[in-house]
Amino acid sequence: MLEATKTKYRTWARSRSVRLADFDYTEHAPYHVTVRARPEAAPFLRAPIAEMVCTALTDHIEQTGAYLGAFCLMPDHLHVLMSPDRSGLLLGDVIGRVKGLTTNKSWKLGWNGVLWQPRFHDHIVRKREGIAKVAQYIYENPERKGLSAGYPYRFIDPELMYRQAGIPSQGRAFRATHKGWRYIGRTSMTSPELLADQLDGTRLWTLKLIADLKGDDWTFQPAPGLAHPLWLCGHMAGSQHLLIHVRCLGKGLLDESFTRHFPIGGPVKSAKEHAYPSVETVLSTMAEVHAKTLTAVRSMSEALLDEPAFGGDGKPHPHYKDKRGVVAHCNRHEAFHAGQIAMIRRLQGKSFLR
Ligand code: NI
Repeated sequence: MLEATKTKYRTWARSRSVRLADFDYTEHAPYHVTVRARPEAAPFLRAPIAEMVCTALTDHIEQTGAYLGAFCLMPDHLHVLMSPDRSGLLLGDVIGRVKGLTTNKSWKLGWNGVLWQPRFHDHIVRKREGIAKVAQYIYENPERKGLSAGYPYRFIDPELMYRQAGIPSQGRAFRATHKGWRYIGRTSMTSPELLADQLDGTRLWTLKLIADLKGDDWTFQPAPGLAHPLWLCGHMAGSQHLLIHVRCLGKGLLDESFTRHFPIGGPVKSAKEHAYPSVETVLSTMAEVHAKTLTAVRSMSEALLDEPAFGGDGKPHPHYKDKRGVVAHCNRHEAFHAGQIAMIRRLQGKSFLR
């Protein structure tokens, strides 16, 4: 690193721990940073403030291109494992910006005065300590402090989690690339919770893709006989109903008056050829089935998930062999069709979403 930048960095470091004198800060240098809230205050017991800080932190780190390995926002302090090197910024600049941004936003949420203590503590993670081990230590802070296992205000790069668990790399880029801190890395989830969470994550994606569809967008077909968004949404509701409620639980929710509009296999009829239910009916049916699906999946037992499952014809299905597989397939199935909506959006000239 340039000598001038090093000097600038040292001004931030006045109160910090001893560091290696000739450490090259431009190299991959993961830091464990601790930032404390103002003394005697536990601002992050307030959910809106805690959520705002998690979002601002992950957004800012993503925007700068820095690497985020893990974070955990406790009631009165924040732990972050990060490396600023790819951003070209200094650690102090990234953390200082996050502190400033979140202080401003906290005022809009009713907080008064200072949110954080002026300085922060950082510690370079040395090779022998192991970045994955430090990430796990940060991530499991709530459990050590007696907070619940489902503590939401934290994140761990799944790649580090795999590494710490001795599981081979999943091939992800070694960088936090999305803001889904609510949806990933919750290692303490039970498998029904995880399955429900995956279904809900996919549904959020579907809802994002259809949020700006209007009028004829809903029945736009890329070519005659191909699916349109209204058909796809009806089909998603129908397939959740069939896979989760009929196939796993043996209990139907929808009747033929809805499902008959969305048959599979043949050409999909245009809005001129067929009187489809309204967008409102399809969306409310989708929402109702989804809510009941989440409740049902969360309450499934491990024993039920291990029960064998067959196709509608009573034969083994190519996509799953047990009910756990049915639920997992339900998620894959929706993600597959959400991708079709994504393509239809682009054909309509709508913007790319992520
Ligand atoms: Ni399908």
